[in-house]
Amino acid sequence: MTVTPAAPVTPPAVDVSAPGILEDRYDQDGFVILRDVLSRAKLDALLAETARICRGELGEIDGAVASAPDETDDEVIRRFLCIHYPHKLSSLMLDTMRHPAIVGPLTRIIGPNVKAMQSMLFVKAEGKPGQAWHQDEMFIPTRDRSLTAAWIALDDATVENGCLWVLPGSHRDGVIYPNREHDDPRYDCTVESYDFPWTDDDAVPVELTAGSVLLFNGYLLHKSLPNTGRHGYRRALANHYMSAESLLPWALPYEGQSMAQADFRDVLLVAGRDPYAYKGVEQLRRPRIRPDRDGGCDR
Ligand SMILES: O=C(O)CCC(=O)C(=O)O
Repeated sequence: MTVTPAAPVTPPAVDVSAPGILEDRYDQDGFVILRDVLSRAKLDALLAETARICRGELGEIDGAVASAPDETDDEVIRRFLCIHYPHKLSSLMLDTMRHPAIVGPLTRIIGPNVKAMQSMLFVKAEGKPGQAWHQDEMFIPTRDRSLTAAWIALDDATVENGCLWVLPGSHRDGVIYPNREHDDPRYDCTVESYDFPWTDDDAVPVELTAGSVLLFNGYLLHKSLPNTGRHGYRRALANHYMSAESLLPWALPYEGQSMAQADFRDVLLVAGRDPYAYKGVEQLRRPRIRPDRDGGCDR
């Protein structure tokens, strides 16, 4: 008799009201799922906002081709794979970054003082590629390993349409694994993590219903596959957070500063207090598209 191994399934969501469960699961696995965080009305508003952003109605997006008035939303939206920093264009996206049902669990994982530094709006129409294995801390280096992503499904995310896959527990050693160039056409970014002690057989898909959220650690190895659905998008908003106590030596060089002092201040406090508030904040990044196959899983 041939035994077909069971397909890996998405782990259950956590009951955020139960003390300790969220923290324990996050420590153990490097991720937790929060079910049904955003209402249908909120999702519809975010999807309509996505169309307006793609049409350039909320401000310029570096690298984007301008839309023509006679183009449908669908024609415009499907040109985009990912837009970086949508929270700088849209107050709705900004509010979602500060959503209490996301920030509350983040304070339990990160600590009372939390800042955000980045957002990415993935559109990913059918046929669009995924992102190869990577660790977000490779791109956004916190000093205390507090980097945490909130990946918010705006559509149902399924294996077919290119949901995330994770390697549970791969954050625990706190190791940044080596990176190399690859030419696998399934992926947009041309760099991938490799030489880690897990295989694709250990990977777990994270299928999410629209409005649910995956919180995951910056050291967690994760990837996504192409959208192989017959039609439709796999839209998701990925926001990144860290402890406000940690400096953020991102995007060096900083004029006249050592690495030890470098601190990227294009940040937004979402909980508690910012011990570096005396430095003020700066607008260093502009909304832009993720250029196709631009090398790394660029931030
Ligand atoms: O949404 C995706 O397909 C990839 C997202 C991702 O890798 C990330 O947010 O770091």
